[in-house]
Amino acid sequence: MIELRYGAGPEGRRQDPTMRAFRADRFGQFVHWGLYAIPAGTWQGRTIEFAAEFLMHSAHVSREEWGALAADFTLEGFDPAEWARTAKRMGARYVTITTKHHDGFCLWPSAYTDFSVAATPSGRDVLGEILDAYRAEGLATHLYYSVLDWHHPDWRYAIESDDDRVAFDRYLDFATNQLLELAERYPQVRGFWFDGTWDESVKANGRWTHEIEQRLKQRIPGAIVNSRLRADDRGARHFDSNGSLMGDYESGYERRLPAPWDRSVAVHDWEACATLTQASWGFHDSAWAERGRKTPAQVVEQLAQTVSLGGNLLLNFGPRGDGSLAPVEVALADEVGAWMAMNGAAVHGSGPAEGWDYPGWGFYTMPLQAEESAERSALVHAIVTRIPVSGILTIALPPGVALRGVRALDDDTAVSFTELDAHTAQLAAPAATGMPTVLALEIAPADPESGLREPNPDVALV
Ligand code: JFZ
Repeated sequence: MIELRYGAGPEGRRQDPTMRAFRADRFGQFVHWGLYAIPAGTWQGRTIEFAAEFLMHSAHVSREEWGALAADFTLEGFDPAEWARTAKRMGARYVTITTKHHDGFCLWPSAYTDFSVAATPSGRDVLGEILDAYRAEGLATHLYYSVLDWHHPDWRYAIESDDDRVAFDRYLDFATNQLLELAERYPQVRGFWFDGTWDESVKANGRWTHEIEQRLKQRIPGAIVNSRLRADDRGARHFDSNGSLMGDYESGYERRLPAPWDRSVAVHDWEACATLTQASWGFHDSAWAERGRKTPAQVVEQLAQTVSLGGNLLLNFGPRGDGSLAPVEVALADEVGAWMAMNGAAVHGSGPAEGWDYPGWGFYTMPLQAEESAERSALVHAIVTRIPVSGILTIALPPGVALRGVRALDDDTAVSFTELDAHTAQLAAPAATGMPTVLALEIAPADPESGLREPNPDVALV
């Protein structure tokens, strides 16, 4: 054990009501919105094939030129109630919204910089309006904050001189002030999602990452903080130098998921974030961004894989420069939402199905312990994402578990199955509909004698 002052706390996995609620939510909406939504990936006629929110950097735009975009941040199509309704219809239970991305522009009127919505034509507290709208729909709210800041003159990528140290300390004071300001202005938020913490300057300030986490939690008891904030005394990130997770959940899965069979990841809470477009988080108005845009079935498959491995999925939306949602993203939200309306029981309040190995044709989930009641714990959901060419689904039952019945979750019809032996059931795969089908498996402790009985009535016992 390495002695650390700014490593993981001794608490281990959180089991308080706020953390349990976050875990049970399973599905959140990420929103990347800022000035970058206005140029939307194209600067002076040149479309740059990389994330729209990186355009200032990728197109070498000066602070002054980029700052001038604030005059065009006019909110013509901005309807936060519509954003919130769309998220709710989709089945998301929380939202994580960019308060300040790498370009430094703030969606709230911060007292610590002029580069904010206060300097736009409306002068409105856009962030406050968004948070109110989502809360009105019953969704929890989390604040994304980029520590990396291309606008602030004191930001440093590395500390190479005393001057750098002095400047970066000033920068960290600025970030501290802004974060405490956010906590003060929006005390109902459930958590903070830190980003832009990978540079040497931040890694050399593990103490700051530790202290700001503590201070935010003092201001907002129960606040949930992602591991991406944290570095320890030695600059180790996410996990400290002893291998313990820092922050409340791991946030390293970005545009990728753990392997379907790797249930070892479920020892921690984790959240994966995913783009709908090829690889842009902010609105990117281009054929490039559309290439490889996810379908509703792909999103549901990712969600199923995530829940089966004990994680949350944070699905990103990039509203347009006028504040309206892209119609293609609303359409996707509604198709995912139609599926969730029928099958959400396999996602919300669910987690890994202990003992149920990855079957290849889909994912198993089970109600979380916290939701346990005798009835609900007797249920496993099988989310069928890949129908085998044989047309047959084979279900390998964990030792000591018997299958009592199978129902299709969408229309609640009974599905017949046969037992090959005490540990193996088979049934006809559901018809392909273009979206995953969920089967509710009713289970019970196996009769201790069952292994001795020949379950196949077509085979005579001798
Ligand atoms: C960061 C941002 O740079 C990006 O704009 C977006 O906000 C995204 C959610 O987060 O991008 C990252 C962060 C971490 C990794 C990759 C891209 N990573 O750990 O591989």
